[in-house]
Amino acid sequence: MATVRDTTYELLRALGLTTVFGNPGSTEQPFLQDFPADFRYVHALQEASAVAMADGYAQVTGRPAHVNLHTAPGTGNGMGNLVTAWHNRTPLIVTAGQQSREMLLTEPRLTSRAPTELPQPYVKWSYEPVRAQDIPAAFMRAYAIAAQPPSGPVFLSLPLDDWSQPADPPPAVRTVATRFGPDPERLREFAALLAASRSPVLVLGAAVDRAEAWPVAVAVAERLAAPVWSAPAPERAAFPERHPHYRGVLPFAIAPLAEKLRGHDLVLVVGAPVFRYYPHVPGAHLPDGTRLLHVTDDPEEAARAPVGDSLLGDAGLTLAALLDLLPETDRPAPEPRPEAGPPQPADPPDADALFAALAACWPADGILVQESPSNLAALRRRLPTARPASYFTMASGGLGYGLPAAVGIALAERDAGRDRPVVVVIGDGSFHYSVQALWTAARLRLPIVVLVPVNRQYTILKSFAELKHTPGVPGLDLPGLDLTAIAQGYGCATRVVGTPDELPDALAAALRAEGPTVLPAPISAEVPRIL
Ligand SMILES: Cc1ncc(C[n+]2csc(CCOP(=O)(O)OP(=O)(O)O)c2C)c(N)n1
Repeated sequence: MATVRDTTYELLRALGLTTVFGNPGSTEQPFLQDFPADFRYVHALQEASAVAMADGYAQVTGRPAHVNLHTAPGTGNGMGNLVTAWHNRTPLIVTAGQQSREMLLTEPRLTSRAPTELPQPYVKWSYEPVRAQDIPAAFMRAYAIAAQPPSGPVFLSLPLDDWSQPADPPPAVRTVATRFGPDPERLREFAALLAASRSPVLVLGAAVDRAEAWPVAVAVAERLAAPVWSAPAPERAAFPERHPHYRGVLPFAIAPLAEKLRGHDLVLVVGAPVFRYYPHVPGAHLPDGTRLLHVTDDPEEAARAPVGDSLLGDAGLTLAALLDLLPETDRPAPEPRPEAGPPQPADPPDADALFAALAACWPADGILVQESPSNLAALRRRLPTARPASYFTMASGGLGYGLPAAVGIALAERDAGRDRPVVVVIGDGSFHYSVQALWTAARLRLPIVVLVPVNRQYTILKSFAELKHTPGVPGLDLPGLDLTAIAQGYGCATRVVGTPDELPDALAAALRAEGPTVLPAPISAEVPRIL
């Protein structure tokens, strides 16, 4: 007689969910017992890392990933990166064990008291099956919800005594749509407005990359002869950033962003929120006389935009449909933006010089995972993303994503037989939030390169304090941290990059290594302006 556990593993197999990211506890052991040989458990030392590893893996495979957490405390530890997965729109099936149903009434140790509330509001669906026999079908439903647009994480709470119960007949294995096309009538209105525009501009977001739509984004930009901006604080790159139409990343504050759009009568935003603001710099959302059109697959994102008219649809399908309707234009193509000049020599070097050196030795098919708050602008300017699916960061603003995400990304690359090089650029503060991911990278022998610009402080928060006139904040300095010792303790190779000219050698050796390498690189503690 099949048990709930047997039927669930059969379904997971059928759905291709044979990798489980997690950190085990007693409430998960009945699920994990006799772990089948055709499944793989990716062991993270803390749940924050488990969630972000699954996120990176799901983003690269383009399919949902399964992460198994330890009841309430494990879900709590995973919560920061669950917030990120929500904003990243990563399809994740997050499961957590629950105490035995027979004891729940008296709330024994490790009871999750309100399990379906705990991960809210950062999951699309949260459920504890009413009967043990519903677990397999609940997985099927979880898979469908996670994958359907707008994709995102879902949560299942699974009581530990359910797994040995006799199963119902297995649920039907179903497929679901992961994208939908735009309303043809509204699409024609958008195309007509774009065709009649005097000076249109494109603003592209991460959904363009998720939809594998770089080529059609380029075709639309060229058809319109329009400059192209990245939407503010993008979690993925959406356009070839060396293309002559490319302008850079829009600032993430209301007034400065509107200023960049001045002179355009029409803004087409595809695959991003309108807009992902951060510091409050008040002003009009758009320059006078500028109109905004917004394409997104998320009705909530469309609804909360302060300005603009929306069209619901997948970024790639909608761009392709627009391209079919747009006439050729006789407007001249935009001039390329000026090249960045040579970096200024300094001792210690600044981040700009370090990133100029990184760009000079960058592997052509490299993937950049970024979590370097104060140095972000310099990094993106020096190292434009030239290929799809090559730049990843968190959409949420929550630190602790980059290191574990890189593990999931590198693992997915290995599984796909591509083995693209993965380089993480992460601040010496950000490094510590999910630092234990280094151990998993070492165990899996993933040759991730972790370049850490070391300024011994939370520089971005010092910039923020200047912008917002909040002097005297404690806890912004980071003395007494030995990154080399920490990295070695988790099983990584290390090499200090004393000056930028040492980077090419260090990077080449790290890319050839059999496991992860951490490269601390001392930089100046100068505090840049945030905007
Ligand atoms: C989970 C989490 N905790 C705290 C913060 C607040 N925070 C934002 S940036 C930052 C400092 C980052 O420092 P570092 O990585 O050294 O980069 P730097 O600013 O020096 O470039 C902190 C603590 C956050 N964003 N996320």
